Amino acid sequence: YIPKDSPACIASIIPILHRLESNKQHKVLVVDDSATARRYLRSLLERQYLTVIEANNGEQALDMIRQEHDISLVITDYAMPERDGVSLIKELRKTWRSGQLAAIGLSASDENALTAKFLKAGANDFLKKPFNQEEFYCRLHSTLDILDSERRLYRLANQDYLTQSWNRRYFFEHALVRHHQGPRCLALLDIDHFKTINDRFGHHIGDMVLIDLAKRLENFFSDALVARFGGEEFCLLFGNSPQIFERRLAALMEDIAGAELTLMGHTVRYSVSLGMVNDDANIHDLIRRADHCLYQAKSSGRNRIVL
Ligand code: GH3
Ligand code: MG
Ligand code: MG
Ligand code: MG
Repeated sequence: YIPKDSPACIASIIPILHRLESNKQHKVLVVDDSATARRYLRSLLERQYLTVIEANNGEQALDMIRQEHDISLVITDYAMPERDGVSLIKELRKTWRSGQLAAIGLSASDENALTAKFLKAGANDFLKKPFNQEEFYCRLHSTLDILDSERRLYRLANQDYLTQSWNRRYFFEHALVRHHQGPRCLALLDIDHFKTINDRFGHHIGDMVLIDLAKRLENFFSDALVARFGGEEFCLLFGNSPQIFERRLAALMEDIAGAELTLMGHTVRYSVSLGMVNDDANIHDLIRRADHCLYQAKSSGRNRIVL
């Protein structure tokens, strides 16, 4: 017996409070051909602060998953017209890993080995209907806990901590996956005299300049692959329209050079230099040559693009 206000009791509810708090960020898609079943699941999930949307068969569910982008979990019935739950999960696993989009199967069917069928298709878990409410919540929470950890791990492995930009590792993984797609544009960007900014204003303000740069890159190049390569150097990979790419790079440079940042009472200005290449060479060759262009941009006066 643990008294209600004892530290042990309080400690035991902290993980639950934490779970409920992060549930607010999750959207769950309930897939069932029975409106009654959907309504029941919705009420269970909404009590846990989850956002709920509904589909009445596997085919409709796939359309919604492809359109909405922000679904965390799919809870699906087995027997449904058009596409059953196992086939739905098999199909969505072609695009999303279980750490990106979780799936739980539910069924009242007595079909032999249905649990195995769901798990083999890629479900994170399975429950037989009618289920015990507490068991449902336990399985739901453990699935969401694992999803949260996987997403956190993914961010830790692929994002730069300071600027939230993608890191080098993410860049190469994605740049190499998209190889053999013909010519591409690549640019290397480096802040001019960044050491002087650190020396004059302190490292902390240097960090804020990097964050400012990452935000501007995101504003101008949300459709490109942008990564912090290290220090004050970023790499941008763009589709094949060198004219558009160069125009956007020029606009970014102008935006940066025209900005007057007020950082902790200091007025800070900075500029960047860029090296840009465009052809169908492999990614390592593009980078090597862009680096050479960047070197020329630096040695010919900075705050410019060299092609
Ligand atoms: P250039 O115009 O030739 O590029 O000169 P620069 O001073 O920008 O280049 P240099 O390579 O000499 O200096 C880069 C500096 O960037 C040195 C390093 O301390 C600083 N730096 C690297 N990473 C960080 C960071 O995360 N935060 C801060 N504040 N400074 C960093
Ligand atoms: Mg059904
Ligand atoms: Mg520099
Ligand atoms: Mg540098």
